[in-house]
Amino acid sequence: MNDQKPLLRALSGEAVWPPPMWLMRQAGRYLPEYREVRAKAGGFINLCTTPELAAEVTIQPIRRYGMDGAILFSDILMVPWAMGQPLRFAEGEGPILQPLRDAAAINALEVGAVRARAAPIFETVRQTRAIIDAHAQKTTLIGFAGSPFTVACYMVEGHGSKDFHTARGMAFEDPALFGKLIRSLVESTTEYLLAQAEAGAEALMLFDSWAGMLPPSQFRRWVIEPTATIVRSLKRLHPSIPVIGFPRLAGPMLGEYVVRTGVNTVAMDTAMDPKFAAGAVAPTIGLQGNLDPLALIAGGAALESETRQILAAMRGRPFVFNLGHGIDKTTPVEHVAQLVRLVRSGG
Ligand code: 1CP
Repeated sequence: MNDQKPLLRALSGEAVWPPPMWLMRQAGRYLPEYREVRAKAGGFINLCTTPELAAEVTIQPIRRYGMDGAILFSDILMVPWAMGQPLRFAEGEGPILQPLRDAAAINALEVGAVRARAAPIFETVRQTRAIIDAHAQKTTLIGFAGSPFTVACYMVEGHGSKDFHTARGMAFEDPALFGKLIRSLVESTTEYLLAQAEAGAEALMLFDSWAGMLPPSQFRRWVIEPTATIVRSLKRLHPSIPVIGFPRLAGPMLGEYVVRTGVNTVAMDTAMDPKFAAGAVAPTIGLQGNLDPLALIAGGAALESETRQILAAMRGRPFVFNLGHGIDKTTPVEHVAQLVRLVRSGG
């Protein structure tokens, strides 16, 4: 049954047409039904750790649009949270963590606590998979985590940033200490993803949103190597589970990233030329992306022409239609419906 699912086939290297689709951050504030659940959950972390509610919002975009992928509703910062780093989500401000600035703070992280503390998230995976098996048999359940580098950026900085000065500074000034943090994250992220696979996730995605800030030598050390270690461990226990990597703004490093990390599919950000990506990776590697979320807000002719260009460039190769960045909370729900019709028609 599983290998009949269009998204799983594409992620595993098969050219499926029309391409399967889902959207990054497809469960979120642009959906009125999400805002309703979010309001009654009483806080974002509560929503992520209440399996019934998290499973409900994971399924909402499947119910409304019939997406091929359901991505677990959680956040990349739930791994630091499960390692014991204080985290809160301030209304309208994004995540706030107690920043890690020295060896004492980094050594105090509880790598071994992740499986127990994140248990409600694995329960969400289990419940979501049961709903999919009963009511949405063509939909693939995607588990995810942040990649060590991007998660380390937030852990050291303590909040979002345009350039993550403090974190990137630590990587240069004290690579042994930054390396210790990255190793702790490799270990906890591997456990976190393995537990999701055991609970019923059928594909796994690693978000490296800030990978593109690094010069090549640092990209190899902090993005490629840790990702490769995680993928190797996942494949050892689950050889057929497809892994999607998202090294945002990797540009010309894309090909090397794919070869050396062992991901099955690579997600393209909005700045990536799909034709460049197709030339940079082997024909058996899936590509995913990469409509600009602003074209989706615009709708109409802009949405149509951008979408058709991506479809034309990707025809005949393994491909998953998606955005190049998360959907914006101001996106009109009818524009998403327009996009689904367009992609389903094959362009
Ligand atoms: O109140 C709310 O509803 C909070 C908004 C929100 C949501 C809906 C946050 C806070 N996280 C999420 C869910 C989320 N985050 C998902 C769930 C599933 C889905 O895709 O539908 C996923 C996969 C993420 C991943 C994530 N979180 C990334 C990587 C992808 C990307 O966008 O680059 C990052 C960088 C985060 C951190 C984060 N969490 C939330 C915010 C606002 C941010 C960005 C903070 C910043 O850098 O300023």
